[in-house]
Amino acid sequence: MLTKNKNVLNWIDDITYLCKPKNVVWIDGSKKQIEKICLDSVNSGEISPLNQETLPNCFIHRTAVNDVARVEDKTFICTKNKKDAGITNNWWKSSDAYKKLSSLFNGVMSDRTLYVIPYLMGPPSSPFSKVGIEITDSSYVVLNMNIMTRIGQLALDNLGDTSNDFVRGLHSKASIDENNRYICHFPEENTIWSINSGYGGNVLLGKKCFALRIASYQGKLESWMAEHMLILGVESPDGDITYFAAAFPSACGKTNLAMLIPPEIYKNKGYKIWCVGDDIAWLRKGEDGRLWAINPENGFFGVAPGTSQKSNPNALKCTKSNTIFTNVVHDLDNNSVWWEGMETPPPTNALDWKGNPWTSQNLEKGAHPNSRFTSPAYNCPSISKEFNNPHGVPISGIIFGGRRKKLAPLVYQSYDWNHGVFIGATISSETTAAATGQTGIVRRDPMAMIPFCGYDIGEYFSHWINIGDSLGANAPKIFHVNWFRTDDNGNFIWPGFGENMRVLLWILNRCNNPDSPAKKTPIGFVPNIEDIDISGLDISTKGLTDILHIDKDLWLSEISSIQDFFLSIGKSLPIELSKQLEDLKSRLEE
Ligand code: GTP
Ligand code: SPV
Ligand code: MN
Repeated sequence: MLTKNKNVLNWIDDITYLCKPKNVVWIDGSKKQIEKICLDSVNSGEISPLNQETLPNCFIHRTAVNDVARVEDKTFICTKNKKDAGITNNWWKSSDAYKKLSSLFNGVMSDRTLYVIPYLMGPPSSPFSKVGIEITDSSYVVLNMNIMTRIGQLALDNLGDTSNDFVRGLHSKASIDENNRYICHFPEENTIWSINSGYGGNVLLGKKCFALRIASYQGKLESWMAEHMLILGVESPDGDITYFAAAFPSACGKTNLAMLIPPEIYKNKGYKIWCVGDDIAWLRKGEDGRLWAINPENGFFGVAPGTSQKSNPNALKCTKSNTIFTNVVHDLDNNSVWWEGMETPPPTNALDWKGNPWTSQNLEKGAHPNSRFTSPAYNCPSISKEFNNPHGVPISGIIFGGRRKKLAPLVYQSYDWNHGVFIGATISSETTAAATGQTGIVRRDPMAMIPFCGYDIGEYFSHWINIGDSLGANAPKIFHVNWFRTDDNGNFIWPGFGENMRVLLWILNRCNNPDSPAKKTPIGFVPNIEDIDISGLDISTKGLTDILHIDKDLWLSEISSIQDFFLSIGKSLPIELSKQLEDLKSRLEE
C-alpha cells in the first residue's frame, strides 16, 4: 500500500472483490520492481529479450493476431443520456455497460496477478497534470505504462491523501475474445473499463482513453483542451524558439514532424527543431493570456514501419535502448528487429509479426503495418529542454493536417481563429492501419479527434470557439498542411519528412510577421510559389504549383459533403461554423 487515500483504497477493494485476483501488486515505480516484472514477463513468454549488447534493455512482444489496432467499433462513451456522447461516438447507457462488463470482469483474474499502477499525466507539480490509476492483469501493460507515463509513488504523492480527482482505469486481457472486447469510457465518473484486448491504444489507459477521451470532457468542464497533437519548437538562428502544436489523424505524420531534423541548408544557418511531444497535448490559457501546452506523456508509442535513418533518424535512435517492440519482424540471427521501410536489408532467418518463419520472398509483410515501438522520451536526441517544465510552452501556431491525395494544398492559413476552427472541424483524411477496418477511406476527422472526443462533437466545436474568444488577440494562428498529394501515378509529389521544414518556415514567418508574403484565396492564405524554397529538392516548380493550386470545382463539391456532416451533428453545431461554411461557399462562387 503506497497511499492512505481512502478514495483510492476503497476503489481498489471494490475492483479486487470483482476480479478476484490470485494476488495484488502495487507498482511503486522503483527500478528494482520493474526489473523483476521484466524478468517474470520473460519467463512467462510475454516478452523476449533482444540482443542486450546492441539493444540494451530492449524486448519484443507479439499481440494476438486478432488484436493489433484500436477497435473503434468496440469503443464506447457511456453516459446517462445518449445526447451527451453525440453523433460521432458509440453510445452505451452507463448502467447497462457496467452491468454487462461487471459480468465479464467477475472473477476474471482468479489465476492472475492484479497490478495497481498509479501514474501521473504531465510533469510533477504542474497545474496541467492529472493522476490516473490503472488496474491491469497484464505485465506488458505495466512495462509499457512505465515508459509512457510517470508511474509509482510520485503519482500518489501528487494526488495527496484526500483528493478524489483521479481517473479509475480497469483493464483485463481476459481471453482476448474479440466478441467480448469492449473499451468503455464513463466520463461522468472519471472511469475507464477495457476488456479482452492487449493492444496499445485499447489498454494503455493513460493514453487515448484518459489523456484524450476522458480529458477532453474534463477540459470542457474546466476550460482547457485535450488534443491529439504533437508539440514542437522551432529554434531560429537568433536562438528564439517558437512553439507549434499540430493535429494529424493517426498514422499521418505526428511523430515524424515532432522529431524532424532540418535539412543541411537550414541546419547550417542555425535552425533546430525541439520535440516536446508526438501525440497528445493538454492546452490552457496562461497567466500572460497566451495559450500554453504540455505533453502529458513520458514516452513515444510510435509507428515502426517507415521509420528509417532517412525518414526519422531521431525516432530510430529512440528505439536503441529501453524499448519494447510490438508486432515487428524478429531477426533471429542478430536477435534484433526489422520492419518494412528500414534501409537495412531484410533478415534471412526471421519470424514475422505472427511468429511464423518469414523471409522477404513472402508475399505478406513481415511487420504489421501498425507495429509499434514504446520508447522513453529521454531517448530522443531532440527532446526539448522544456519537456518537464510544469508551465509548458507557449503556442504560437496550431497546424491541422490530413492525408488527402487531392484537394487540400500543401499548406494554407486561416483568416482568423474561427475560420481556423472551421478548417480543423472539417479535416478529412484517409483511414490508416492504426484502427481496425478498411484503410484508405476518406472520412471526416475533425481536429484528428473523431476517435477520441469524449463528448458531443458540436459542443466540442463550441468549446474551441470559446477558447478562441477568451484568448482574443493572443490566440495562436491556425494552419492546415497536406504532405500526401499524389501525382497521376499515385506517387507522393511532396518529398515530406525533413523537407517539411520548408513549410514550417513559411508558417513560422506568418506567425512572427503578419506582413510576410502570402496569397489570399477563397480557402485562406496560401504561399506564393516563390515563398516555399525548393532549392536542392527533387520537385519541379510545376509540381509545387500543382500542390499549392486551389481547384474551385473540387472545393465546391467538398462544400456539399461538409454540409452533410454539419447537418448530421444537429442542434449542437455552433452557428459560427455554419456561417464559416456559408462564407467559404460565397468566396468560392465569387
Ligand atoms: P499515431 O502514432 O498513430 O498517432 O501516428 P502519427 O501521426 O505519429 O504518424 P507517424 O509520424 O508515425 O507517421 C505514420 C506514417 O506516415 C509512417 O509510415 C510515415 O512514414 C508516414 N509519413 C510521415 N510523415 C510523412 C511525410 O511527410 N510524407 C510522407 N509521404 N509520409 C509520411
Ligand atoms: C493512434 O492510433 O493515434 C496512436 C496509437 O497514437 S494508439 O495508442 O494505439 O492509439
Ligand atoms: Mn495518435
